[in-house]
This record gives sequence, C-alpha cells and structure tokens, in this order.
Amino acid sequence: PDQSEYSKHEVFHTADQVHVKNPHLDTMEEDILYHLNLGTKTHNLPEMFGEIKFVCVGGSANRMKSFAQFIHQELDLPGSIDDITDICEGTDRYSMYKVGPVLSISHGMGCPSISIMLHELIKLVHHARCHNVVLFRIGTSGGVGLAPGTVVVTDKAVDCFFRPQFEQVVLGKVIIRSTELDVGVSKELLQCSSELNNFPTVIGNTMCTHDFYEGQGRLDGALCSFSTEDKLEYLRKAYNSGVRNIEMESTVFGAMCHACGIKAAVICVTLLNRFDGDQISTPHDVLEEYQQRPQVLLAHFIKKRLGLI
Ligand code: R2B
Ligand code: URA
Repeated sequence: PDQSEYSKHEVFHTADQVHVKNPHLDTMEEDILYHLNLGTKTHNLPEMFGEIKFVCVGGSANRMKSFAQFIHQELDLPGSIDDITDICEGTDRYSMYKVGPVLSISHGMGCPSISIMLHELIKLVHHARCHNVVLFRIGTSGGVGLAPGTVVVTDKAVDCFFRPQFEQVVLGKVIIRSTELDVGVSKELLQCSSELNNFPTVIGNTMCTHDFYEGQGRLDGALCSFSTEDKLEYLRKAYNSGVRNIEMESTVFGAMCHACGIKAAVICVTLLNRFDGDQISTPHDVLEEYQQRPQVLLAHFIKKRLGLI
C-alpha cells in the first residue's frame, strides 16, 4: 500500500483504541502494573483481556464482586458464579473480576485511589489491545435536593467550585484537565432507565470533593468550621449550578478517560438528601437495595448493547 493507504489504516486502527499519552511507555521493555499485580511479561494481557468491551469500576471490592456475579447471571454465561475469582488476588489494593466482555474492578475511596487504579487499568486495556471499550463508574453519593434512592447519571463532573475540571499538580505546577463524559452513553443510560422504570433516574451535575465530611459541607465530622446556615447556603449554590449529587471520584475519572479517548459515564445512587441531614441512617437492607440500582441500570445497558434484549 502507498503511504496514504497506510496512514488511513493507522487512523482506522487507532480510532477505537485507548490512547495512552505517554511516549516513555514505548521505550519500556516491560510494564509492571504494580497495584493490580499484573505485568506485560508475566501475563498474556491480550489473551486475558482482549475481548473486554465494558469496564465497570466502583469503590468497594465486595460490591464489584457482586456486580460481576450479577452480570454473569444477567448475560446467562456458562459456568458457575463460584468460578468468578479475583484476578488481582496477589494484592489487596484493588479487586478485579472478568465475566465475558465485562470487567469489574474496585477503586477504593477518593481521587488519589481511583487515579492510581485508572493509570494501570487504562494501560491494561491498551496492552490487551481492547477495542471500543466503554468505562463506567457505578457508585454511591449524597443527593442534593433529590429523594434518597434516586439514580443520577452524571452530565458534568464538577469540582467543589462547580467547575467541570480536574486539577492535577505535576512537577509543582497545576495542570487543568476537562472532565467531559460521553453524551451519547449518558443518553443511552437515561433511555435504559425509562425502559426499566423501576427507580427514579435523573441527569445532573455531580460534584466531586476530596473529603466526605467538611469537604462535602457536613456538620458531623471530627472537625467543623462552619454553621448550619453556611452549609445550606453552599448546597443551595451547588443545586442552582446544576449539582444533583456529591461523591469523591467523578472528576479525575472523567479527566483521565477524556484525555485517553475513552467513552465514559458515571452512574451513582443517592443515599440521602443532604438538605435533610448528613448522617447515613437508612437501614442496611434499604442501602443494599439502593446500591443495586446503578448495577441494574448498567446491566440493562450492556444487555441492549450486546443485542440480548
Ligand atoms: C461515594 O462513597 C464513598 C464515600 O462514602 C466515596 O468513595 C464516594 O465517591
Ligand atoms: N458518598 C459520598 O461521597 N457522599 C455521601 O453523602 C454519600 C456517599
């Protein structure tokens, strides 16, 4: 083929693959994904992960294991759910489960924890030469003016100043990255929710903070430097800017996926309405059911994409 043919092919070939934006990786003979206990020399990553199309991340290891079991059931895959084992067994930092084209991974709490995992996960997807991958975060959040149990599909992931950006300090300088998520995937998720019609789902902005207590305007932490009125004023400002829920990972999740050319969406259930309180006092069984809602919505999305329904 002449040069133009070749470059056309290159463009076609890379368009649906992830873009690891790091020239240093090309010069490395081996890449050790330390916190996942995987590596390019120790594992055949294309064979292990090449068929992955849906990558789902969430905070808790147990919840991501139940999600994997739930998806196994929903996709009617062969074999027993007892055979779904933790691929990252050799490390207790994160847990990872693979069921058919779905990968389910835990990320812990907060931006630093999820960002370490995402660096290694995005390289994993790259090394495994996965195509057309969509990345989802399913999680919990505090609702802003919503009934508890409402599912929020994130429109914009915003920081604590309501800006759709993530700031990363690199070599002592602040780098600002856009947190833009995939509009098409979010629309498809809302369409799925209206088909399911079994719990309230809205689209809205998600505020990401670096703390659960003071950082989210809670009055019940070990420290509190503001009044009840200050808290309510901040929440009202958040609401007026379009914020409907608060959690702790969406901005860096959006920023890293956007920078690497990965389609991404955030689906979080609200555990409480922050205008009514700060403590999570809802009974355990109710919270359990709430936490399944993002999983049910995502399972429906995956089944539709796979042409199973
Ligand atoms: C939601 O829940 C966790 C805090 O309880 C945090 O990881 C988040 O984003
Ligand atoms: N997760 C959060 O980050 N905040 C809440 O209020 C609830 C869950």
